[in-house]
Amino acid sequence: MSLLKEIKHRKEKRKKSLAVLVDPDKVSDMNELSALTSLAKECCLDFFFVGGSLLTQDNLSRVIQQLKDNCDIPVVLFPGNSMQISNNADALLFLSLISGRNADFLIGQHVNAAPLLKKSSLEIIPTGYMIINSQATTAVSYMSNTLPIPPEKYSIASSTALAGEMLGLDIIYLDAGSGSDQEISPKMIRKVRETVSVPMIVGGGINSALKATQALEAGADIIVIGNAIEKNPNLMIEVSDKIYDFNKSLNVH
Ligand code: 1GP
Repeated sequence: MSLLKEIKHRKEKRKKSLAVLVDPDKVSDMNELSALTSLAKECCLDFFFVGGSLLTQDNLSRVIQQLKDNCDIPVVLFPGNSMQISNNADALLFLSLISGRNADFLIGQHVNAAPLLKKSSLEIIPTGYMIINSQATTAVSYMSNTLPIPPEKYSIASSTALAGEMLGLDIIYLDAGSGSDQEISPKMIRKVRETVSVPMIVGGGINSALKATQALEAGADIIVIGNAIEKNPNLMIEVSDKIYDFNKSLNVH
């Protein structure tokens, strides 16, 4: 089954998932990844996402290969730009930054990447990417040269997600920005959830099992955690346990 089909299938069953974001710039030694993958196997992690707003280390492919060598968990590229492509991954979130008005991140980078992606074996997952934050200075806002949607502007966010769905995007990703001190609020997630029916990914600033649970209960199908698991790997266990309990209560585990 393709990953997108699997994600849609899980959503239909109301089953929740966790993705751990690996920023290749923060990996200085490939051996560091073995502890992470051991923990991920123990937790039955659903996905690794790999990427960043800016990569300077030229190790994207090696990081992905190391993850693949260590475990069978699907690796999904979460690219900051069209240079972040690697055939070693399983799939790529083909992100159109629909919360912004920068044509380059709506379609320009995609034109550069499309011929390469066509030749690759990557599964391409069309994704409406929305930055929601009160700060205009997160790395992703700065690098994409776009303004985020303000956190209280529920109807702007819902209408943006709806337009993305109507344009045929298969997934909506709500991101507060990596390392954000303010995660996407449950109210915002709920408002967008009520408006669209495609699977929803939510990330940015989730740094506790409570915040993870609140995001999932509000309607996120997949939550993404990067920084907080780098600082405290045991959070992966705590959040996975919550997701396990949640999914078990649906009788679909
Ligand atoms: C950012 O959603 C991801 O794009 C993860 O963010 O690193 O804050 O968990 P964090």
